[in-house]
Amino acid sequence: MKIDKNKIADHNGQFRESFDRDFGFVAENLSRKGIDVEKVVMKVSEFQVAVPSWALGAGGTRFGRFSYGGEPASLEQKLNDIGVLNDLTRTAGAVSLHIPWDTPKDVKAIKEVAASHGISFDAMNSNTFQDQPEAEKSYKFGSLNNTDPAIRDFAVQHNIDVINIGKELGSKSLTVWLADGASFPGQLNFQNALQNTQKSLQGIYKHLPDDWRIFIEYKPYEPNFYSTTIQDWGTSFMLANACGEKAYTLVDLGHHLPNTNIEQIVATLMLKGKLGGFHFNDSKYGDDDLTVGSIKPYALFLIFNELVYGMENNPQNPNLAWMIDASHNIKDPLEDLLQSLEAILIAYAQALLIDQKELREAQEQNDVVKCQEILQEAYRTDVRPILMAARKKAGAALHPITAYRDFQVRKSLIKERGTKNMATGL
Ligand SMILES: [Mn+2]
Repeated sequence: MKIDKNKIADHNGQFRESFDRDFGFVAENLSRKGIDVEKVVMKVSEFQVAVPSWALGAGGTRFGRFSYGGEPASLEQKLNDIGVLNDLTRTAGAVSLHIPWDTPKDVKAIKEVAASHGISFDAMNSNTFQDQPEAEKSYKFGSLNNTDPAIRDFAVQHNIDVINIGKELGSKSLTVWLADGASFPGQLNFQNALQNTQKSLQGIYKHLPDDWRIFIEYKPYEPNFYSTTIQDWGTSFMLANACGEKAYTLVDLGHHLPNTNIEQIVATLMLKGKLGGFHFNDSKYGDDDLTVGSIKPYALFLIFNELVYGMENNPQNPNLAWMIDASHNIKDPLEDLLQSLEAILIAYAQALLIDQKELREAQEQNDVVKCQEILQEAYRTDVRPILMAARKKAGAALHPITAYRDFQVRKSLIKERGTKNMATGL
């Protein structure tokens, strides 16, 4: 389904007065501080976040999964769902495919569906963390780090296959996340596991086209509980360096132990020109995959402060591949993704308001109180009208969730697909 532009414009009509008033208020306040609000609106409207193909189905945990009806049963339907998000926000113009959960059967047809929604193909995701039916080898004891060279080769070949599918679709990057590790002490020789992982990654890297990038994701624990071979940013960074200049570290917000200073990791990686990808979510305890900004919005803002600083001051770091990597669990996934998109843009817009020059001066003078004042002045600004202005400009909805509900999108999807559909993937 597609949401008609005129329908969105009509819906926006009822909010015209309140929008004009709210935007006028924030624009005036910011201009008094010497901030060009139109410039901020422009930057916000240019920000695009990829939606992973596994985020459109019902979420869940290992204890249970609760469907909500109208789930997309095919890749085409998933692209249609992302199309809805993109119609309402003009921020979700890319999909990140997971292979084999969402292997296109007909590449040409899939490309046409994506193009009809203005969706491009972002990073491809390989899967060597579960065995596929009829697979000749098992990843039970690891993939790229496995003690058996034949299993390592099998996993490397899967990644090469994923690159080849991505080439046909027009993707330019591969994300590798490994579940490899040990659940019990003594199970794994750490040094051999790391060396095997490095050799395997180099094997994949050899097949990476010149205009592609590979992102190496890290995670401290889970599904293995004692150790993870690529446990932290330092290990990922080391492996990326061992591969070459097209290899980068990927930061997933949920892949850190509680209270890790993620913004400092971002700063370090961008200084070294090695931050390639970014996965958004939020968490209370670990890899909870909660809606972006639902638990720690201030932490997200501090992270964006470093991202914005890096984007402005680190030409050695490439443009980042942004993706939402969350699993709503008990929410309608489309509403959840709309909330995540909003939270990302709020944190980004707030970070754009930080007076970097003033902050630098306060830092030079060790005026700690002033530094905090500068950050929190930006954080406490209600930037939602700025987001609305960006969406209005792009022909998207002023209030995406209200529009989604008023248009009864879920009801139409249930009518079209029924209540028994099961999405592939998580
Ligand atoms: Mn991730």
